[in-house]
Amino acid sequence: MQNMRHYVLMAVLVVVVAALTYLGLNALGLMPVAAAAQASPIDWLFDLQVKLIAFFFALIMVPMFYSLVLFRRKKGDSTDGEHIEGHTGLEVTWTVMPLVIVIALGLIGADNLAKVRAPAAQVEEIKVVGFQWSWRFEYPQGFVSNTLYLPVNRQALLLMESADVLHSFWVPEFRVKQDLMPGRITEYRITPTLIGDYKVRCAEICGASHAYMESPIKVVSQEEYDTWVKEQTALAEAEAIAALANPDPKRGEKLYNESGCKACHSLDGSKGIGPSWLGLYGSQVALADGSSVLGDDAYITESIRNPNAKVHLGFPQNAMPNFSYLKDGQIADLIAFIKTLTK
Ligand SMILES: [Cu+2]
Repeated sequence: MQNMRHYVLMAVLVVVVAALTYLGLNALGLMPVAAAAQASPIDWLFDLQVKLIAFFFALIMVPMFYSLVLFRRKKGDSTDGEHIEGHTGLEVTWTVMPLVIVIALGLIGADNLAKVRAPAAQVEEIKVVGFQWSWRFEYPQGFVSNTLYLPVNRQALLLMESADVLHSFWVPEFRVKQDLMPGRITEYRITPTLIGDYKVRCAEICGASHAYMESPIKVVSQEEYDTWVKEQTALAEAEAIAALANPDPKRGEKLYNESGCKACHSLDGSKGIGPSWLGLYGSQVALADGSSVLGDDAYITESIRNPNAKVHLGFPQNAMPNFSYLKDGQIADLIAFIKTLTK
């Protein structure tokens, strides 16, 4: 009878401590706002696991502290404790129970993953390229953006590829995370449900500037999205025509900032991951093989298309990914920009 009282009291304490632990963990605000349809199954599973964590935490801590306090050695008591020789019932329970929980979580997880990856009938397909150290979003209408625009309440299918090493596309508000690999296309489906500004971060350490590999994401209304796509398409067409005929350093500067050049090449002469662009045009560039080359249109174009052809003295080979996706007009704009960077 005396024993029964201890069990009942402990059970009550376990329930109370579990509830308080769960409420406490929730109060910490572990998750940012949920901004995509795919977030709800993930948040549901996360919540289930936090409940389990709270329960098992209480199940271990309560009996431990209860015993430490109530059954501690009394003054003057030097007798030995009770000897217990195993308990088949208990052993079966603590083997079978975790097994059942783990199998159940596995099945729930598989079902959850299927929900998160379920395709919608109509999707907005956008190509995503991750590179050291930025993101590029290529729209099927023929333009490239450094901000990912997405229409609200419409599923976007991101077809993702890396230009160099492993990266990982992660928007905490969307919950889903997906790796990018060179030479392989990975899929990422998302249905944004909340208009607003977000950020994609790289979640796979990918080199010196990994921490700065982030780009803005704008979830906008369908009308705003359509207008933006129309504008960008017209702009890209006009730029392609204008650039070849008349290279513009302003557009070159924009490309420098948005295509990833900035991550490695300074404009003030300081040494970055790559050589500075200050005073590059028209200078004699010292190469790793001991020779030198004139910093002219041909050299710059070759270095953008095939960076390993002539490696700058003092910089390692293979440090720069190739930027062969840049069109002739864009390279002309970049060269026009580099020409303005005189010492
Ligand atoms: Cu990365």
